[in-house]
Amino acid sequence: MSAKDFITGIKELCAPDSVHICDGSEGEFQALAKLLEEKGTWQPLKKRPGSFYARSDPSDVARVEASTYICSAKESDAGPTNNWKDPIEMIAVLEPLFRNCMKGRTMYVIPYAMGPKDSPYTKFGIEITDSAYVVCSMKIMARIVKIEEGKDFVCGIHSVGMPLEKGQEDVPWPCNKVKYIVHFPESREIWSYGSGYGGNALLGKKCFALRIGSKIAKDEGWLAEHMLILGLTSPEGEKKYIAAAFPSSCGKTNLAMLQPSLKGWKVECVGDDIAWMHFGKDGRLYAVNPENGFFGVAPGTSMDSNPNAMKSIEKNTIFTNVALTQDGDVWWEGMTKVPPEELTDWKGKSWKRGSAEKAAHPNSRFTVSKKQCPIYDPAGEKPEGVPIDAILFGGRRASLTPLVLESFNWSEGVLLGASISSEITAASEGAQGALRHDPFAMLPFCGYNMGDYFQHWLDLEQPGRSMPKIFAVNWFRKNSQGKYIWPGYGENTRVLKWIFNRLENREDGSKTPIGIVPKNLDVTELNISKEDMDSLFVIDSTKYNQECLELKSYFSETFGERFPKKFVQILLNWQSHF
Ligand code: SAT
Ligand code: MN
Repeated sequence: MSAKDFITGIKELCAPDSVHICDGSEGEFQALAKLLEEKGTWQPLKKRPGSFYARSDPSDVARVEASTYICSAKESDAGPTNNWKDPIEMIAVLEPLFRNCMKGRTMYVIPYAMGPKDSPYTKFGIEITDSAYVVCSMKIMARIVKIEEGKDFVCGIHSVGMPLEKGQEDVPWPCNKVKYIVHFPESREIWSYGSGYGGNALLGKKCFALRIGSKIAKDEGWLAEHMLILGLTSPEGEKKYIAAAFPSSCGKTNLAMLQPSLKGWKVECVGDDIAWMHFGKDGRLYAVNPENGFFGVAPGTSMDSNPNAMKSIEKNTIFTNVALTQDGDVWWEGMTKVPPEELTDWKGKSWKRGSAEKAAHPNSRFTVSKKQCPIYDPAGEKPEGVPIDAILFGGRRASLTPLVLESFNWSEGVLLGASISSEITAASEGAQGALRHDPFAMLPFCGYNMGDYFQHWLDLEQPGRSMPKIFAVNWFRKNSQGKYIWPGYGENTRVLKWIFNRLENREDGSKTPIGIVPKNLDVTELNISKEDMDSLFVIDSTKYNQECLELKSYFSETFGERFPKKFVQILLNWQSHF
């Protein structure tokens, strides 16, 4: 389908009052910013030039996994971890919702690219939306481009689902109780209805770069992953790249922009959320960040935890659902040790220090161009990407998994990725704190059968390829008093240093049945008791035996036949050592 036919078809279906083809210019952004200010969606922030403060509807604050669908032709291709509906039945649901849904509104057409300029790995999309807030956010998160005639693109249709009758007044954050985030992996289409927030509405991100992206990657033999990408330079000036997968809201942005606590080490940021990775002619794995910006979790971000993020958001940033100070700046839990005495909270109500309620929503976010990050790595613009030497898998687990563990080989490392479990965070709706399996941190983002996804990862190991080493990390281990043992943030450099040296065969480790843990982690000047330190690396045989059993039943109950036999062998082998 041509872009023109696509636009005409959606215009006919959605019946907007007018159509605006976006050019991504500064003038366009400013005009839309003004419009959003007039509508009361956001307000400019006096203290931060070019920045805006938006409050969403209190019912529209996170990804809606229960309403997210992968509508492949066959149910088995969506797999057990995705909601599925027959594509024809789904269209019958969507058609009436989208019919005339843009009445009284402008339909914006956003042509965009995911990936660096002139990269063979870059892919294109067109998002049609009736939200000016989405247009402004997409200008930051993707590259707005002109799509050449004949180029393939992923079609995305987004509506807030609130048509306006003649004379009906708009609300600051239009949305609908009914929400659908629907992917058609075979026709590479995305239909999103009812939400204006984050990954539900900025279709280049989770919908395209991960769900549709992972399906394209499977078909074409590459990887679309929920991973940050960072460059790590040693005091000797050697540089290596690391990709790391963590579930949403587990500190990916903090790690991606880490300010090293150890002298002489340097971290540079290529991406904080998504990596597209391909094998190059030399047999190494190369990664590009398809995104242009960060959609980062605000709470917990501070000059202590992530100074580079704090510096990135001094200007030209959209803040959504954080709190507002009396003098017109933003604030969120964790930004300062002592909260301001008085704030306006994310719902617009007055808030006093000591209040039981949070002033900022736990999933409140900043949206900012990656170019504003003081440690943005210019190599992030390389068309061929950056070579990945190590892949990290992490979760948020109070017990069991050690601070860091190096896998013996590729297949066992892939199983470590498949075994990620994490305590649920606020990035999606649902019970927070409960432990859930989140293989590869891709559970909500894999656009096809996850059993096939595991096999795809295993099949990547081929003669002539040099596979990155795989590590599991866990910053969130607690001691018997329920306190986090590891200080995390900048101190994670110590773990990165160990990993770096392992890649160079310069560091010893201790063998455990499932991999190698540090013998001598550099903990100089850290105040951790010997008991706590030991417990960071302890592999408890009884608990691991239980974990292996639990994993076996989770995997076989969930994935049945599609669960790779190789994983069963490895699990049995691990168990025989415990
Ligand atoms: O999906 S979002 O981009 O809104 C947030 C996340 O889950 O990382
Ligand atoms: Mn994410």
